[in-house]
Amino acid sequence: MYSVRMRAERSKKHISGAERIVEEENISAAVSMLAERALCHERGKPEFINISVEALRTPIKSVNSLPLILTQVEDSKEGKALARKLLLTLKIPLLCIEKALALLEGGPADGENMRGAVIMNMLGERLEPDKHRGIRASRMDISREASGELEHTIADAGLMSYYTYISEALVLATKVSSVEGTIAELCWSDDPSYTAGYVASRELGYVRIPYLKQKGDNHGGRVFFVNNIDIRNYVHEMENTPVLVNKFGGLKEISMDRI
Ligand code: PML
Repeated sequence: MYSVRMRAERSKKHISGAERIVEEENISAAVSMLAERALCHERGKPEFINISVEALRTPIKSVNSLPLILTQVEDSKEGKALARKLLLTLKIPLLCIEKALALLEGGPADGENMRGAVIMNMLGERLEPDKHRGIRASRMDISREASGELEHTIADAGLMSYYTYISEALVLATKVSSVEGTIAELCWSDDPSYTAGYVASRELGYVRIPYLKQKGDNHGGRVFFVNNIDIRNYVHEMENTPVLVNKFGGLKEISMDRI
């Protein structure tokens, strides 16, 4: 199997990134699909596109996706209040939650978005070695069968126009939560027109929140909340261990009494 990865930049700023894990005969289709993605992004035309193809030498970890939980909120104020409650339920200290929200609101890389994620420990300290790049969960994909199951669920929920966003974010959140030491992830999109985000964890699943920012806001990103990690091993696994989601974990509800 091969990992095919794309990233696009303009004026040294990240515009988009996406990736697949494919058999040899599907490499050229994946390369052309990713080139197309890079060229048609709402954040603008890239000046630099990098597409890499790499044979995977380590065994691929096969996993079930986190269950998907859909929530309704009126606006980003309500969305953030819900995110706070979920993270508190997961025992993330309030100080860390507020710091993470402020970082994503203002741009964690000196006011700019990061290509990767912030890693934050339970003292609110940032552990990612490069505070501009962050760390990027990478080498992951979803099988055709799992993607079919997810598609049915998303179509039934009337969210089909967001399929690519949801599927890619669910795969990424599944990989992140599978790495030892991750307690939770907070994310919202940096695409100005896309207001949704999520709080993901092994304990509660992928809780999708339709509004975590206002339309037109181009700030966003990811924070991985961690406890007791060896940073080098953590980053290595996040960036290198290939993960394939082979089964969709289903649509679940969480009891709001718990949060
Ligand atoms: C992104 O890829 O821009 C992050 C999207 C996060 C939300 C995805 C969803 O709609 O569930």
